[in-house]
Amino acid sequence: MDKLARYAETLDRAALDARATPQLTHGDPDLSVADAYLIQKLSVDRRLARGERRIGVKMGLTSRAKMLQVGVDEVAWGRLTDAMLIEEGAAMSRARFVHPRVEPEVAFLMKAPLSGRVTAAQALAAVEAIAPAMEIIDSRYENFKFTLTDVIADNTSSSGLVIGQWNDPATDCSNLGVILEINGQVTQIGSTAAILGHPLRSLVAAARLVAEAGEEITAGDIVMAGGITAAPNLAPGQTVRTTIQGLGSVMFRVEV
Ligand code: 0L1
Ligand code: MG
Repeated sequence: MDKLARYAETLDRAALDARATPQLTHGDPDLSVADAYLIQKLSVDRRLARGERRIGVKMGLTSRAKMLQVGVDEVAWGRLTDAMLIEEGAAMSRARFVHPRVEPEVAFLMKAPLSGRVTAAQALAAVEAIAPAMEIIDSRYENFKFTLTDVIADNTSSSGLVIGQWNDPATDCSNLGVILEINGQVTQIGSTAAILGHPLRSLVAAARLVAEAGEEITAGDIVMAGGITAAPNLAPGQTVRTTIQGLGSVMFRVEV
């Protein structure tokens, strides 16, 4: 088996077994970002071959805080499948994940394809609806530690998403207040402006990056625009709720 396919299998297996694996770059420090995106595609292809369905893309490293944490100045993207969807208000099983964390996000539902270099106005014209959402990120690497190439290969830690009510796309989402509560306690506060200054900029970047990989965002896709606050750890017994001013609330529970 070729090296990149072997790495893809390692990461896919780690996700399936909910068991951490060493960083790829520990054994292969010269791995490039281009290699990492190929590994990501190969690992998601394994999911699709098992019957999972592609439902869209996620943007990661979209806030200044996250970029500083990982030491990069470019956003990254990952692929979403239907197996990652958690129904709004339902429970997720902690045991299915290695060390999950939650991020409040904004989700876009697309009504038209979007590909390549587009303006914010063109991106908005392709949006059917906007929702409050949460992403469950779960690095497959030991201690949640990685380099940029590691995390891209690991599908940018993508592992779950919960979507709230869909709103009119004309809703101005540039600077909306965001609250993340765990068991009724406010744990994080922020603004949608933390996503590259405006969540639409993340959609513009998604169109460009996905096109660079020879793919496109299509009608019906969900695009997760990126994290807004720090990402707290998830543990059984928690009820997690995100409220975004003017967009509504979205919640889920964590079970063993
Ligand atoms: O969605 C994100 O911004 C996370 C990208 C990967 C970095 C991490 O796992 O914290
Ligand atoms: Mg995220």
